Amino acid sequence: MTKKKKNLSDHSSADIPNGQDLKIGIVTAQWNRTITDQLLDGCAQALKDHGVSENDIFSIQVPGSYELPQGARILLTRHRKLDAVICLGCVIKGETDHNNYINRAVASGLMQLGLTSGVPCIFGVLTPNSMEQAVERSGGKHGNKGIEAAISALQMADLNKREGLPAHKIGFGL
Ligand code: DLZ
Repeated sequence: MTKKKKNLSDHSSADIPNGQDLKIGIVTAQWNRTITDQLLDGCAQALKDHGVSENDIFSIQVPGSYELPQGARILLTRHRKLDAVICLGCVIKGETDHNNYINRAVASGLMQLGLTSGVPCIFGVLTPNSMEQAVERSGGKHGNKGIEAAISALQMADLNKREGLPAHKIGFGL
């Protein structure tokens, strides 16, 4: 029996936190721009659809995916009140191993930045084997991973805000 894969592109709006009070950064890599432009469009639209004001979306471009963590850091420094940063890129597997080096560096850079800054840094990087697979994931039959990155950002920003509230007491009321 095949299990239906979880795909946040097919979400129900009721399950997604409202982003009315949130400020979100987006960093987009310019390599494979036909794809990353689609990711950016889907991402920005999904944020707005869930209540984030256009004035509270701060978008910058970096040359390639390798520069995404640095771009995220620049945004976090420039806008100190960001609730999440979404990084969008597309690294297509080629004849050499460049994709592995870039993908690992970006994943670990974003994880490190998220943990040290306390601001969720969302990995919205496609890692396809071909341009065809990239197209399928940027508005094609596998949805748009830019939308999924936006939803992850809303969920993590909401969780992060709620974590700041006084903790519930656990136990026997001591
Ligand atoms: C160099 C390179 C290559 C070969 N492929 C990609 C790619 O598929 N996707 C991407 O976002 N960037 C690629 N880059 C550029 C690197 O990410 C980076 O911009 C350069 O190595 C400069 O640091």
